[in-house]
Amino acid sequence: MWDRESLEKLVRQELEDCLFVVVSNREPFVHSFSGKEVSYTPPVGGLTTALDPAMRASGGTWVAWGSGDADREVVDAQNRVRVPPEDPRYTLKRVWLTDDEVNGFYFGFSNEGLWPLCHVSYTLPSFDESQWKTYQKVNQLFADAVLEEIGNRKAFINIQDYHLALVSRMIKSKRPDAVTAQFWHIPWPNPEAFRICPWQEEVLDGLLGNDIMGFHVQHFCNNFLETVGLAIESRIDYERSAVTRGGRTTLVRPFPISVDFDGIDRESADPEVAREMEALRTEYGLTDELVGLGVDRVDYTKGIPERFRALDKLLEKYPQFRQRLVFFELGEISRIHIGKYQEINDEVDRLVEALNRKHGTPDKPLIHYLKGRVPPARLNAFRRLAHFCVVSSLHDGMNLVAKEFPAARGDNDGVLILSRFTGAARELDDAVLVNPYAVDDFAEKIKLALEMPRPERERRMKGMRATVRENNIYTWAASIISEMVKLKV
Ligand code: ADQ
Repeated sequence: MWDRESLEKLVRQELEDCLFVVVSNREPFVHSFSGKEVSYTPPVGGLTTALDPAMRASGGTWVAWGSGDADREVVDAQNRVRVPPEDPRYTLKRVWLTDDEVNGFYFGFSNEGLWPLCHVSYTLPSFDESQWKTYQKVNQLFADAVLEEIGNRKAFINIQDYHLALVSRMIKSKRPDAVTAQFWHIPWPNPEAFRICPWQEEVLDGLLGNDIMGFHVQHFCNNFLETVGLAIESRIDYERSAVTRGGRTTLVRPFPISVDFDGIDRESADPEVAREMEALRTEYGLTDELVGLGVDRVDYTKGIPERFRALDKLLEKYPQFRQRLVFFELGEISRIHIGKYQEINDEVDRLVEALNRKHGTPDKPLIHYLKGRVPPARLNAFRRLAHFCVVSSLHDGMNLVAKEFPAARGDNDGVLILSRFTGAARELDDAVLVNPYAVDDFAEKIKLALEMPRPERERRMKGMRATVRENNIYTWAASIISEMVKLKV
């Protein structure tokens, strides 16, 4: 079983004589002004948790977009700063983007094009030539920053996500000896869905610049191989799950991402979480209510309206749950500059209001919709209070919420209701699986969760916890790095 220490050891032993580089759009540390003082935000999110130990052990370089308003204040002439700021162990090299570049590259081609293209959730992607040009230009900026850093050194480069599809090919054109692995955090759709991208060949060719191409699950690897087979000239070896193009081979592998099980398990047992639970009970007047929980970035792929329609159906069919059931939706507003995100936000607001009018009272609403990022102790308190947690994505690469819920349930209680269309559903077969489009069945599954006897809840929760404990975030990082190391010459 991998943990922080064994991951550090792997990196120290195997990558001692080379430079380890991570490339991602988001940076692990953001510097900003508070008045005239510069402060920094500690990293949030799984990616930094996973890669931070590898970065510390290797003393490598992380290349990312400098998005903080004080980021320029703290860098040297090569745009670098040593991090973590309180105990510098590795280098963060910042890439600067103009507002137009952020709009075309990040909001535009990445999030109005590739994001809906790869999620089969019936939101149409839009493709704009000038956004695509900006995407190419920005990918080149990232590749140039990496090339500047590696100089003549032997380098192992780990590239993150769909924002940077062209970076590996750009690096390899100058440094064919560098080893690159890219991880695609979202689904890869079937070839028919992908081929509507007007630049599918360029995107695929960019990704095949990698020695290793990683997805969450085998199904996405298969879709990728099929897309490559139909779209561009190459030789595919399905046995080895490999593509050869222009004499170079890309291995296509599943690396299911996960969460820091031990960290969440420990934090959720902290007395501060028990205090937060008490505070929540008082704040929301909770006595013996049945508590449901949703935690999402508010995104049209997450199936939030579908979840609310299932709650509506449940209460229509089974009025005995009216006023006994209370649902907390913790929604972090996201990508709000994009029209489709404004629409989903409006729809969620409207549904909350309508269902609270229909099934709740002013004192006792059915849904508490809490917008914003909830701090960790409070989030763990919600997880511990919940009788059930719903993840109802229409399509999702993995979904970390589904793994965080069991990690926080050291009491072995609580039911996870999980969409079949998440990567997580392939591992968490002790969850209650649902098709979020099938509203009647979804409502029945919520009833099943509400009425599930304690021994069954415990059996299922223990099963999910064992899965996430073993296949944790360090396993994910170590698996990718181990594959890269095999390519060392
Ligand atoms: P996301 O689409 O962002 O990630 P997800 O995997 O669920 O989705 O991660 C969201 C994270 O944000 C979770 O850690 C969750 O706890 C946190 N979060 C959400 N709302 C919050 C709130 N209101 N307050 C506090 N925290 C909140 C993409 C892919 C996923 C894939 C990940 C990682 O879409 O499929 O699992 O990358 O690869």
